[in-house]
Amino acid sequence: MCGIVGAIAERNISNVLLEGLKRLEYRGYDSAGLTVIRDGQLHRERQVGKVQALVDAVNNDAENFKGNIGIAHTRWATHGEPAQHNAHPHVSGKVAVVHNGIVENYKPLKDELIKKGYTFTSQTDTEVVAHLIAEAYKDTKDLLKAVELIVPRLHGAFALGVVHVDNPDELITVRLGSPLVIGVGIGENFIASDQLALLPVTNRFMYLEEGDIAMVKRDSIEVFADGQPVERAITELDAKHHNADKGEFKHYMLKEIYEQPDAVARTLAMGIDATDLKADFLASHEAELAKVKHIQVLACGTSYHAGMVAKYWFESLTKLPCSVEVASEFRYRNPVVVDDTLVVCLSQSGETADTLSALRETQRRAKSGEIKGMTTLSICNVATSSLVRETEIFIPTLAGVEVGVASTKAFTTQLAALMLLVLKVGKVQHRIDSDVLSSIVTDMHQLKGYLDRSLALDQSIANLSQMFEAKKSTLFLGRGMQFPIALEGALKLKEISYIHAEGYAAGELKHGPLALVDKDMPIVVLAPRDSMLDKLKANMQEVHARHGELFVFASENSELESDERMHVIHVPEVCEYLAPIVYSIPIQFLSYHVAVMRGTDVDQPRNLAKSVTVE
Ligand code: HGA
Repeated sequence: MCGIVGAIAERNISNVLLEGLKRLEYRGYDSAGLTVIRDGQLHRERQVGKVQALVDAVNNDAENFKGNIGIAHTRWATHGEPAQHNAHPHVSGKVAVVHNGIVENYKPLKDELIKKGYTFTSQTDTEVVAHLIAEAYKDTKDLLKAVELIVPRLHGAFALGVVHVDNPDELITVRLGSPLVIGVGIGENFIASDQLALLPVTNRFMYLEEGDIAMVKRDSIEVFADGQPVERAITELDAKHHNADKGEFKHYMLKEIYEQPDAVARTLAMGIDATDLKADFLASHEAELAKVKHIQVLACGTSYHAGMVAKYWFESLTKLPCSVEVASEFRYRNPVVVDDTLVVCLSQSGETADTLSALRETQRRAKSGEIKGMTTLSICNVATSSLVRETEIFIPTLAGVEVGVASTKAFTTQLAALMLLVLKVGKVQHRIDSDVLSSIVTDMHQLKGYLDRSLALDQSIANLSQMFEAKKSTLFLGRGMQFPIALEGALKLKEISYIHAEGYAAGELKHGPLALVDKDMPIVVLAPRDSMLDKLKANMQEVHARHGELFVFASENSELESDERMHVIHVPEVCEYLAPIVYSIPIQFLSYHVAVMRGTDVDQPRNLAKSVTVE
């Protein structure tokens, strides 16, 4: 969500901060701000809107923003409207603070500070942090100690960057529930919410743990946990996997749609050889996987839809029961988790606050003995994320950096990784027939070709999308494994085109949504040639009879052709199990082109953020 960047160096750091913010803009983009210490003063600029507005303002006054230490922020408002006075950094006297997360008890703290004579210029929870540090500093005269003193008073999950005019060689940072990484340079160091922000200046990173407070200087980094110095390893990243350039594409989302054949093939290649799973795939975890009796998937948004597909796969291929739940519900409802459950957490960023909390809740209950034999596994696009560090087993999605807020390649690579997991559990437990396994593996080798051919549908779907431009609402229908893809299609369309959309299991149509169908309601149908096709055709007839306009993505051999009020686009025919991956491409193209036609901000849709690090 909000993005933090900070830098301390011998050179002028304002451009490092601004470039970092641009790279973090996917996290939040309602306002942005920056402060540098120069000539014993805080120089601050804050602007509402995109980071570019801040860049322009700073460039207009470049001399004033030359400094060797500074912090910057791109905001996704939680407390107080997006407005200049609410934008970060927040200042109290000589202290400036940037903050990602929520201070849940900010109200009583604010009341206490007002009584002490502090005045507030924003509605944010963040401003209390600045005042608390300023107040504590009066006694400690030591910035690190002041921060250490006030952090235990803050409830919630957050990350902070703090500077003080009288300490121009100290950048303090805190990680307590929100992501924060330190970028390690030579004679200069940096902080950021995501390493992506710092790739232009370093590829060496120190990942803080929850509760860590760090004192970052130009040539040293000291980390403290519970007041005691601790060591945190430095990891060197291979920068070629972190290319966040749009290249020739108009939007990141389009580029990322086009990257899927390679990304999916790369992810599958981790686990398969010619006709079987690779012997070394998850080899060190076979004992844990062999005892699993139930799978519990925890995820949010698009990842939740990937989990729903996996439920179909797990139950039909391995006969193991699989439950899927949105993490924000699971974490609070005291759910039953049976013994020997494999908890599978799905998240693109690995920092999704709800998913992390749901995982931690299961771990707390396992530790107390309430759940026995539980194993945790993450499927994630960021190998260094909290989710990966906090789970026992990790399957990476090799999608590369995904910048578009609407997830595409992270979703299809999650599906690829989930299918590898299903096959592995099935094989270890002798629950999957070896012929079935080898036939799916053989089809997996063909998948890149099917996905490449699906990309060729780009223009025909662009043509079709004109018919959605002026619509108010859309239904997406699918059955079986295509039901979650229908949900995903509806989510994509509403996220980026702002057209209301609903995904339905086609069999449910007559139980309610059929009442919505008329000539103005486009109905998108996912119709691969599978065991449900005849049933689906009957559902399409129900729509047609009520003058609904059908837009059907169907297999080449489905015997469905365009007709009156029925537009058919043929999708390459692929085995039923892998069809959800292939059918993801047309629904992504559809939402992309409708959004472009409606002139929305495709990569950064309003009110949303890429990495949802607040609950
Ligand atoms: N609560 C702060 C920070 C918001 C945030 O981290 N969003 O992701 C604010 O509203 O400014």
